[in-house]
Amino acid sequence: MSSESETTIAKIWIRINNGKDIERDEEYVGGRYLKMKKLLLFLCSVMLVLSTAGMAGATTYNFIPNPIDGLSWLDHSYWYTWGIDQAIPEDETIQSATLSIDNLKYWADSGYNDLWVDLLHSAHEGVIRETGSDSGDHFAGLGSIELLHFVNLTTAPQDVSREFTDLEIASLTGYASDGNFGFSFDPDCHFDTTGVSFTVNTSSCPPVPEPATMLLLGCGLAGLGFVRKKRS
Ligand SMILES: [Ca+2]
Ligand SMILES: [Ca+2]
Repeated sequence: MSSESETTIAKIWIRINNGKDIERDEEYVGGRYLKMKKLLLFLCSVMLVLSTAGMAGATTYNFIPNPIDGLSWLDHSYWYTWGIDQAIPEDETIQSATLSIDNLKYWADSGYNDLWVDLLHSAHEGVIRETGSDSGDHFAGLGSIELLHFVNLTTAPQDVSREFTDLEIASLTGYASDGNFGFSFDPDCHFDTTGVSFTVNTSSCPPVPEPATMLLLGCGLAGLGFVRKKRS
């Protein structure tokens, strides 16, 4: 590195420490000066590690039914559950959650129809179809949360995007805490879709710097102090 660059680093060092030493440090050259540069680089590296560790992270989870077409034809003779095995790590907080249904439509030109979609605290992994055609939402009152209730849909396909409210996010957080939650679809008539998906966005808390990192920083500062003491 050129002596000009070395002088620049010396000035940075002086600003960090003590403005009164400016003249003496600018004149300082040679082997001991190189030690100070190495220490500065070392300290910068440690600070970079600390600043990176303090940054919040964001994670997106995307879920699709298994099998993928398990919810493409909804028949009034059945009700359906879609269980998802996913634990949200303890240091992550759910920020948003969205259930999407593509091209949802009623099968016939007209006719009275209902379709309920609920959030469940637990459900067997994947899409399960059970025989049942009772009138109304079969899952109501079973610890479920009603997310969607369509009445008299038509054959015109529509894309549905259902954002969770803060209250629903809190419920989802509780439901998923054991690593499993799900959805129910209860059709009182026939419907079809071309795709269903669920997306969860989380943020993670900045982790506390590990003791080893703090020890490294402490050693670096002590080293700088030692060099300064030796030079004075
Ligand atoms: Ca029903
Ligand atoms: Ca659960």
